[in-house]
Amino acid sequence: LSFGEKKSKVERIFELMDGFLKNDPTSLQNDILHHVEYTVARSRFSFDDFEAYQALAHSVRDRLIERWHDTQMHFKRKDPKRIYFLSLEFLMGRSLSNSVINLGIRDQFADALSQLGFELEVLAEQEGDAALGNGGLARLSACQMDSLATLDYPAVGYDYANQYGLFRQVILDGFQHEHLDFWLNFGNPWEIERVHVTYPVKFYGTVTDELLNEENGKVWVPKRTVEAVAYDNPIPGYGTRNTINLRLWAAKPSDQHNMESYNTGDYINAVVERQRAENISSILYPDDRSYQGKELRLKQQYFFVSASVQDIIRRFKDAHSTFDDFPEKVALHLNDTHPSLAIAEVMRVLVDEEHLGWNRAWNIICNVFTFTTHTVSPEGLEKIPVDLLGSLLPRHLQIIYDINFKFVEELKKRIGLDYNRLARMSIVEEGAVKSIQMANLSILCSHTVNGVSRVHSKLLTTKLFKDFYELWPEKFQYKTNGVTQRRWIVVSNPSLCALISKWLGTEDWIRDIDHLIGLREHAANGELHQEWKMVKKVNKIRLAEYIEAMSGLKVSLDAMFDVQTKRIHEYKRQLLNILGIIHRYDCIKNMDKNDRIKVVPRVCIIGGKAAPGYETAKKIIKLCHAVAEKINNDSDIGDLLKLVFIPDYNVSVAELVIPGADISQHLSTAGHEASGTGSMKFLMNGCLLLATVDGSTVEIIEEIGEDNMFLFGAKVHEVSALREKGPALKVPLQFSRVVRMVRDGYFGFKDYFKSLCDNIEGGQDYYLLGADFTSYLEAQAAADKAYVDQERWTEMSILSTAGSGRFSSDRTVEEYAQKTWGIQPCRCPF
Ligand code: B1H
Repeated sequence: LSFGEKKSKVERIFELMDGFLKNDPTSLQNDILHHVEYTVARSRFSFDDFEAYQALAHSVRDRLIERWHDTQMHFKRKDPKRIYFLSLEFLMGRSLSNSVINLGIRDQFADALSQLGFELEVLAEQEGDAALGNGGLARLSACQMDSLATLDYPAVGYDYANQYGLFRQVILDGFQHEHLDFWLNFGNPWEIERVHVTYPVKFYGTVTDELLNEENGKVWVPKRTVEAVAYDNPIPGYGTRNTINLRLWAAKPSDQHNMESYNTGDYINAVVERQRAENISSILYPDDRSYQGKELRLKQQYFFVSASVQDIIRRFKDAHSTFDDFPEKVALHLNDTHPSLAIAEVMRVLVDEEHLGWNRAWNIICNVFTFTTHTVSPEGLEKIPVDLLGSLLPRHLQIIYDINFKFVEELKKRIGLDYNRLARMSIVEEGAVKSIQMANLSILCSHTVNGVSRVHSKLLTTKLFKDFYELWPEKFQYKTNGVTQRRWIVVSNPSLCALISKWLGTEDWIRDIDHLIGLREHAANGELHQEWKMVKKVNKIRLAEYIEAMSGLKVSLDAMFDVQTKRIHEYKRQLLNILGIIHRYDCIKNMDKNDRIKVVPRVCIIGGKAAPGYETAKKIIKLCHAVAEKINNDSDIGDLLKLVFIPDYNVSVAELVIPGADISQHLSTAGHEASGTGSMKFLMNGCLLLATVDGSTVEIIEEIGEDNMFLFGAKVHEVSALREKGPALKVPLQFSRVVRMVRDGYFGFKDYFKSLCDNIEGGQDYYLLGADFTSYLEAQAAADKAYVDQERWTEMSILSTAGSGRFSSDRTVEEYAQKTWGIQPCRCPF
């Protein structure tokens, strides 16, 4: 068939049918029961909730596959420029509810199920979280995939397939314990194994330059090979047929693996070696800040990067005959430096395998890579020891050295022999441990470098990457992060979703967030206030039931639900929150009856995981439990104050907690949170923010207005001067008093908590808890006062949701598409 004939054949098929699968109740029931019998292999006359969930998930998966095929077919025919989003972390959470909503068949499935005697919401609870990441960065990737699909962008996400996701947090006696998350034990209906899509990934060995000269590349003779097998996770857009792909690579032993052992007869060792291959994709590093220079981590990074690059180049070569077209068809995005070995890998393939010559290859590199950094401080930057890299990937190290040599030569011409600056900008860092500065490599090789909020970008261009900014100001941009309203309102808060649509008279805001601003004109409407409060109440009941089921603690619905949920970090200052709670407790204890009546009751909710090796963070968790133990059992306090730690905070727990919050806390010491995205989810759900003026909060203030928020604390430009004061820095008596209570063993565990207290007193208070304490308490008092006036509070709540539109990841992705990636939507017409 000629190309024209092929094209018309495809169109004829689409005219004949728009898909095999029908979405009327009978068809859906048929499909579900079919999967009960033939996929789950249970009798259709007897199956439980979990089996029903599995069958349901497979019916949804069928529909995803159909759309996925159509989308891929459409992309193939149109051949648009694609964005390849490389990220070592994606926190997808559950898929069922999100999928049926985005596919537009939620109600149909709910009806079909109810006739079979099942409830969609109940079955959705059967699903485990896909937790292939740590925190904000990972969830951001997930939100952006949802937006990319919804906005019809031709995108592919790439990562490796973790066998175990982030650890499960189990609390015993108030201490965090980490348990393995066996999330794949019952299979994963959302992924499609592609046994035929595999690539060899090679490690170790030596480089010879006998055969080829520098221009034509060199020959790397690797020693180990691991096979990367593709697992595809379809990501459906909302209000479109487009369904894009998150491709995860699982490591499998290769047939080429360690042939010598077989040949030398060491059979047992050969088998053990084979199994070791799978370790590469077994575990997720549970630390969301520090880099440890571990070999396994480097292997993971290269493993997924190498497989992805082979896949991308294969797809490109299917449709193109010259690499000069590569930058017109490919945007390669580095989500932080974690995938930045992709630079050396693309260079290696172009020079050594495609023999393009260094300059032509370099020119391509400089036009395809884009980079987003999420880091705020030099200590957070990823460095790979040269010895480690040289042994695992000898050719890549050479390439990085060559890139650096040419860069430094060029730099000398531009800036002269300023050796300090040359050393700062060099990709190779000399020092006790010679290492590769992955951020420098990423900035040099990317045509665009993004920060994740405006203040973050300011820090990047004036401090962290000042040298680079002065050299190439045009490279630097920022895209303030966003979150998807599909997951964070439509899926997680159906009552609010219905209410918003009712008052706006349209559901268009789900695809086009700008409509949300329309709520502003109703912000003072009494009728809306009634309904808005009702919705909050429904969500508070749901959260209260969860708290009771989990901890046995009954909480009052009249209390203000005050939430701080995020990874535990000193800079995020959960400790400030706990000290504030101790202060509140202390005040109530010392009040007389008349004053007690005026106290606004609070339920303080804290949740989050500590990295397993992060001692201070673990102590903060224990302190939270110790304080809760004291307060919650004090009959003198009753409902006036309760403190709850929610264990194992993850995406699906967040979906339950966020809609039920009246107020949420974002307490990072100014200048330490690159952006923060949790605040955006709370904001969309009409939760008021109590926050420092840091990260994205600066921009939230512009949208919501400071009158509708509770702000406190030192500003970014004030922090260093306060720090410099050291022990001379004045702290309020109230602060010393609450720290003393902890020190004196009022909550037990005196010795264990000593270091926590030492960390924040005597001039050691790096995160300025003492300095910010007074203004923190003032902000808390202002929140109490505002809560008393429920009509005013409700208005503030409505205005929070109404003003949250700027923080949709749809806006973020749109900006990336236009200003960074240069891609256009490519919408499936059928
Ligand atoms: C953020 C990370 C991060 N910044 C290292 N950096 C990791 C660093 O596995 N690692 O080694 C994992 C994650 N994560 C967060 O990114 C920022 O702290 C937030 O402020 C920001 O909102 C989020 C998304 O941009």
